[in-house]
Amino acid sequence: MTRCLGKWDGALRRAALIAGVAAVAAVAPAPARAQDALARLKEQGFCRIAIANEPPFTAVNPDGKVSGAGPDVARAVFKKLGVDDVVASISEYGAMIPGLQARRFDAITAGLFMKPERCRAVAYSEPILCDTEAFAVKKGNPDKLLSYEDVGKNPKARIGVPGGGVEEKLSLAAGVPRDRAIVVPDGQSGIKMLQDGRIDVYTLPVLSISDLLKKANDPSIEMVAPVQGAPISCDGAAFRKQDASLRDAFDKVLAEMKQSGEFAKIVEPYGFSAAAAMQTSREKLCGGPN
Ligand code: 6CS
Repeated sequence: MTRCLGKWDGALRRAALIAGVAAVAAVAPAPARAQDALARLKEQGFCRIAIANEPPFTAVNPDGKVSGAGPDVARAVFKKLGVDDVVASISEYGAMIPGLQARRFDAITAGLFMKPERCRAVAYSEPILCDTEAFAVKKGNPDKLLSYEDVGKNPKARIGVPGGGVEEKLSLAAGVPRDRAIVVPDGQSGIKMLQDGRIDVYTLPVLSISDLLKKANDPSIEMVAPVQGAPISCDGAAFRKQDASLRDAFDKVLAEMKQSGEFAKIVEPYGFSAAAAMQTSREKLCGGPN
């Protein structure tokens, strides 16, 4: 006898089905959830990455192609994971993690240095790009600015910093008052503001300042590197906490590429040291497991 499922019976069956699926999903082993996130990226055909367009960490070429050490490593890893390419959105450093959490990006591969407070918000891969900090100053460094503390102690010194970036935090922590730590949207603006005398020093990682000064080709400005007392920082690719198993899949391929020499072949032409990344770890840089 076929029992016709009344409206309520149908609703009950649907509710039972949803409950059953939810129960299975809740206990799905991590690899299954990784496949969900990875499967989503494979189906999408690309990984949406956040970048800052700060060469050599990240760059958008005149033809629109995304390059830089971070996206190049990410593209190589994702290809091996079956995700064909990366599609980049330019973001200020301070907006990257909120954008990731709001699902505007699938990963951050921008040189977003691992710091404990960031490690609390995202799941980082193992280290990829390491650097310390530099200043761009007027030729001869007339204000003798060698450290963030020197900037703090000089009541007239205005420092240009990336919004939400490590250098902003280092400046404020070294005693630079808020109104003398000027948020600058990008590298070219920072150099222009220095040339125009609207700031007295501009700070980014060494390789970024070096790239900017080479392109500026202006004998009236020069680099001070490293900034005295500044830490060596390393980034990793950053994922949502709930995509930690996707991060693990990324890490597995990254480790193979470090082992095979492929990782070095990608990052070293940009000026980065593969050894520096391989000699440290996410756990060390995050100050604990992440
Ligand atoms: O992670 C950061 O906050 C810094 N990283 C880079 C590559 N450039 C500036 C930024 O502040």
